Amino acid sequence: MNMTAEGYRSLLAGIGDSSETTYVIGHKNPDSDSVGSAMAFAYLLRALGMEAEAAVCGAVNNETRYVLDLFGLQAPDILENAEGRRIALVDHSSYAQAVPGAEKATITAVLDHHGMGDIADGSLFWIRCAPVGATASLVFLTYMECVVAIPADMARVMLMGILSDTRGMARNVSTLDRVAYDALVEIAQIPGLDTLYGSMAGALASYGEMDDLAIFMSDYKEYSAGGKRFGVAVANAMGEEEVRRMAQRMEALMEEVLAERDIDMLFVIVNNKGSDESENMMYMMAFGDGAEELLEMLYHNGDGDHFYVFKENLSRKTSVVPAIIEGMCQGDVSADTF
Ligand SMILES: [Mn+2]
Repeated sequence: MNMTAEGYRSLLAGIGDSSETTYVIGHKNPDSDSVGSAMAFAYLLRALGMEAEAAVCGAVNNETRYVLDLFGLQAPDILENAEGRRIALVDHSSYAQAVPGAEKATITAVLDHHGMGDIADGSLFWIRCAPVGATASLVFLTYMECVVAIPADMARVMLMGILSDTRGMARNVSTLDRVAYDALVEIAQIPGLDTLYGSMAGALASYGEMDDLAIFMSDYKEYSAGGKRFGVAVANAMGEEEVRRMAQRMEALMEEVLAERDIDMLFVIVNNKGSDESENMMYMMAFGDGAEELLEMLYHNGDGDHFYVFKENLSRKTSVVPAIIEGMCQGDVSADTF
């Protein structure tokens, strides 16, 4: 092994332990990047001699289930509570999105591509955050640095994460994502790769037997900014007509969710996952004190009845949440409290 790889490996050495399991875990309401990154990062730690296991905060979504079934892989086990455990966080960096008990766990690593969250610990730990398309690309880079061979299964789960978060390499694709994608495709040898993302999107937008609240919660995240807490849910549908119908179903739940959770504002994005000419459109809705005023200030396109229709698709991570946080922190909105 060369000196550089040895140096990189030594940086990771503190993440795990040879006797105590380190749980590598993504955010609540897990998505494909979160799950794929956890699986591949846990494998990397094991390859470096640590006791590590991938875990999830809850059941995987239909997209992740579809891909794991296709590859004949098991979803990681659910970790209900991390209190007293050793955990490495992937694809998030805030307590609001972390496994219950994270405040009382020993956090040994954070690997993320979202805006920096509030995760902290008394001791210094390994952290890698960068504005790339997928956390899985950062996992790939770490394999390269440490010179650890990537097995086909791990290449596949990393590709699952990259395809999901970049919408089939069409959005937020950085040079690293491109490099990772090309290298992983070579290793993964997936038959029918060209149509894989389309099938993933279809699986994501087909909620099967799930009721509206389960759909709402399946990709829901909470944030805090300017002393306020807010939630942003993402739902998906195929085609403009279905998007409108899904938006109405989600709208019907918002008052209830707002009342039940400890949040001040609630936003819902409904994406069009269809491949017709309207595929980039999306709906956004806002509820709670000052929420509509905030969206109006940011986007000027409300219909005065909670609905905001966009002709382009905006990413929650790179566009919507940063805009809301900025709006909240500088805001004309309830200026006395922000
Ligand atoms: Mn991600």
